[in-house]
Amino acid sequence: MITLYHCVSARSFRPLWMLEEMGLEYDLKMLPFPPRVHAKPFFEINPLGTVPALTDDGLQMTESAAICQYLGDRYGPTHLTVSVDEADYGHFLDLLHFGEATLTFPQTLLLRYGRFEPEDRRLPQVVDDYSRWFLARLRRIDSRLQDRDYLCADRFTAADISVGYALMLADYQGLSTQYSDRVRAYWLRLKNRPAFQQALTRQHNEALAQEVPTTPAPCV
Ligand SMILES: N[C@@H](CCC(=O)N[C@@H](CS)C(=O)NCC(=O)O)C(=O)O
Repeated sequence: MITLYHCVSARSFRPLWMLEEMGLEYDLKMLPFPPRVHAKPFFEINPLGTVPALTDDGLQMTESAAICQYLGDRYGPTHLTVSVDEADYGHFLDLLHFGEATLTFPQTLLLRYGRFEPEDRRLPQVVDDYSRWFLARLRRIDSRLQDRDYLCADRFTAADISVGYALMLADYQGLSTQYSDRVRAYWLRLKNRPAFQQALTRQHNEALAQEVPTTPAPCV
């Protein structure tokens, strides 16, 4: 049985969304955010104390974009991954990683120095600089969407899940008001997917059932 360790609307939302898109069966273990403070036993499962952590038949993975690729390749075939003989294979890999490495990591600086640190340790300059940094990097997505509805292979794929989560996180931080019309329309398309809505409902209901705060991690 696939088991996903998850905090509400944290990066673990990527594999949750992928699991819902694929209609796979899985066990969802909800954790309060951050687990390293509020769920110390989780260190037994993932010594990093971070989410996602996915276990599957003795395998354990902790990188959200990689987990999406793993699920697609392991439990496919599925239209959600792009195969090596397709023209957009390179773009698929690039955008799958771009979503996390380029569009999400800088946002953790905004969260930490704009929200999580105590007042006297907050750094407005960092928040400013990396907000601009994030929005500048979004230009790549804007140009990619010039003549497409999704990022690659003329269909919705795990690359859209990876980038989609970065747009979701930035939305929590109030940056979506600065999205271009194309990126905003794209984000709306992603949010309206039934599996995205199912993932939101599943995390909310499981948080209630497992007595974990339903507050999204970026808003803690
Ligand atoms: N690169 C990893 C990052 C995982 C990560 O840092 N997750 C955050 C939540 S978004 C976390 O667990 N933070 C808790 C902490 O910092 O202790 C991924 O893509 O999954």
